[in-house]
Amino acid sequence: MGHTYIEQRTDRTRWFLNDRFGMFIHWGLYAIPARGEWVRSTERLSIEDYQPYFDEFNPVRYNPREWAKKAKAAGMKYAVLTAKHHDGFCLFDSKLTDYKATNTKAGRDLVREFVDAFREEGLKVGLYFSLIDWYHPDYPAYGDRIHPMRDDEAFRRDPATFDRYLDYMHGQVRELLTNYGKLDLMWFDYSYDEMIGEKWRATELMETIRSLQPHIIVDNRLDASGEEGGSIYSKEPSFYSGDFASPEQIIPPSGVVDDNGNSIPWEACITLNNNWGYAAADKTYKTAKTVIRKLVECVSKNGNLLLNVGPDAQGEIPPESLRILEEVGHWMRQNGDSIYGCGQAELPKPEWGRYTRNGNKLYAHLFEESIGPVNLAGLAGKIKHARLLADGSEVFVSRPWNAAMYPDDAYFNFARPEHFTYPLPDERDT
Ligand code: JFZ
Repeated sequence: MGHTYIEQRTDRTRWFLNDRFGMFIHWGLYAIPARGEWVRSTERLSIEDYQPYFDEFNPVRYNPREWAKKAKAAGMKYAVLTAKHHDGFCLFDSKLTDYKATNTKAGRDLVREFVDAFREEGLKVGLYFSLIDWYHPDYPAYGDRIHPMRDDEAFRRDPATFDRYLDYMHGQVRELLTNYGKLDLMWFDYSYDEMIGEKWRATELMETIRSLQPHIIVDNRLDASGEEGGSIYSKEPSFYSGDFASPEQIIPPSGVVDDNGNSIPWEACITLNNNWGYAAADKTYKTAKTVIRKLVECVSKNGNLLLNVGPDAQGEIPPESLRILEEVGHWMRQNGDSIYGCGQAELPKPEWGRYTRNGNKLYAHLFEESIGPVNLAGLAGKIKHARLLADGSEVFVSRPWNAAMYPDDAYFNFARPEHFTYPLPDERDT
């Protein structure tokens, strides 16, 4: 490992930048009301109002092995599960609370099964852990005052109670990093207003994390709100600035760079419909084509895509999501070489689509149907040969018909007449 924080970050994130595509899984009690994971807040439900979902929770079809197989078949290389979301309910067997899956009809540690299953399928495993906790009595917004954006005068008067919460929260992180073997990623969520950085005792927390799992990578949200990226963007990132930026429901227009202009590891997290947690009525699913293009867009800007699924109360990924994942997987099996290990091409974005690149291999993703040759601006004389990635077939590369006017351009010729008459090699003139 290198010495500076950024060198160490570069070492830690090597697998992450190679793998490029992961599965986000938002799953918890909120799958029962099925109106998204914020339901307790948006509908101002008290702990008592929410209790029936705890009493009822019984995910009889929970089979993380099946989830892992679907993720793998989609071409995903890692997965991140909500061990605890804002509602405070733990999918894992925390010794520090009774508000956990082991005390429901599920009767077991669902995080353990997730970790084991995904590992066995060869995927890397990560856990999402909410910094915000609407259940814990010492969290500054609780009871019927659960919206964490609200002011809480009592909390401001007595920070000692919040320290008790932090002991609890740190203790749970310690449990997760101690009891589940090697984890690859921690996804904290999230800071807001003055609740940021050292308010979470972030240095202490990061010291614990690094001592328990030196290789784990951590998102930037101990130090970043939704609007502000945190010190990962600055010239001197803090010790708890994290290993990657986490733009949410957006792909940054020109990737993510720090104040020195250097590329920062980043991962866009994106939902398949318009909800993270299961939302029975939300049928606004993206098409597989959109998802594939967004994945290509992320990679073309040196980023990752963490694509979300929200399993239902029984534990099943919605069929609409599975269909999209299957189609994406079909594309990935043929074209994965243009994603894994790839990044930005350092060429201007072509008008017909996007480039990704891995060393001396340039991948041209054509988003538009062409009429005639496809322009490769600036690449005259630079292309040794071209192949269709899906089937390995040859694509002709030629100089433009008006080479005098565009001396630096080359062209892909998909529709040359020879393509249809299969000429002998010596009849070719390119
Ligand atoms: C957070 C969660 O609240 C949400 O439920 C989901 O888990 C998502 C991945 O992460 O979403 C956020 C976080 C921060 C802001 C908005 C949504 N913000 O600061 O505006």
